[in-house]
Amino acid sequence: MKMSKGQIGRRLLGLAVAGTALVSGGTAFAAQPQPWEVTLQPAASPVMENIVWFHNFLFVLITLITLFVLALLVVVVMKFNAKTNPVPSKTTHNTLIEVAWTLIPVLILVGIAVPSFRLLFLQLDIPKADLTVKATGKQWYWSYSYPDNGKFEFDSLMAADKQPRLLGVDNEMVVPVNKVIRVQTTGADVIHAFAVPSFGIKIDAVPGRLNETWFKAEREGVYYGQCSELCGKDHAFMPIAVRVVKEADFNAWVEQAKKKFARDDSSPVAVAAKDAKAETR
Ligand SMILES: [Cu+2]
Repeated sequence: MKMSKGQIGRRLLGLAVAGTALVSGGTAFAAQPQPWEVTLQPAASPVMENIVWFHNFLFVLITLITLFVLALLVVVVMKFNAKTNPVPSKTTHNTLIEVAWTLIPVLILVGIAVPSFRLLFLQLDIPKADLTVKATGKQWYWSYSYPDNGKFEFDSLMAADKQPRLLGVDNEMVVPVNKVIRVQTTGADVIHAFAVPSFGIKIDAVPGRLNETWFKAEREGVYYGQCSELCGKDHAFMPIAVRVVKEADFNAWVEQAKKKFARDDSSPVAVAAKDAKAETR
């Protein structure tokens, strides 16, 4: 792709604007992808805060290592080429330097391993949950049920007329703020994956299996994610929208959802279906 000077200038300007917006926009909380976003989505759960910290830590570390190696290469190229150094040294061993270049990388790796394992345990060791939500991946939408809160289940389909585009859904998953939510995932047909970047969760939804993860949303708002396992033709159109609300609002929503999405076994339709089943036996 060829770009004119003007186009390149505009792109660079866009990047700069996005950069300053990210740095200065601490208060405007965004739980969805932003134009020109080059960083992780803002964290809204303890796990994601740790992921962001670990990412930044590694970024600083690899930058320093890369610059150090680059500096060594430059020194070698400048000082030890055949022209400036016609009679090379015959040195073959240097105990001190060999111990150093073995030990220092080992220490660096240990320094990475410790926070890495701590993060892994934080993600995998699910704390005592206040609430369980079961998300079932289907071709091509999600269904949510709340086993602790009653017998209801509802489908969450992408709503073409809703913003943000390709992320808005008709029925959002609703959870209370500052509560430990256990998320159980399974697939009804093929493998899907339940992922919400701001919570730092991404877990496969596999048919015949029940996977578990958790999050604790620390701020109210709507958080968006997407199916993250190629699952078929509408893989890109089965977004995840999680609305985080105050506990009282959540309880009110549950009462309303119980009625709206009831799996009522005594409804005329259900009774008729049961009768029909009995007759065929
Ligand atoms: Cu899917």
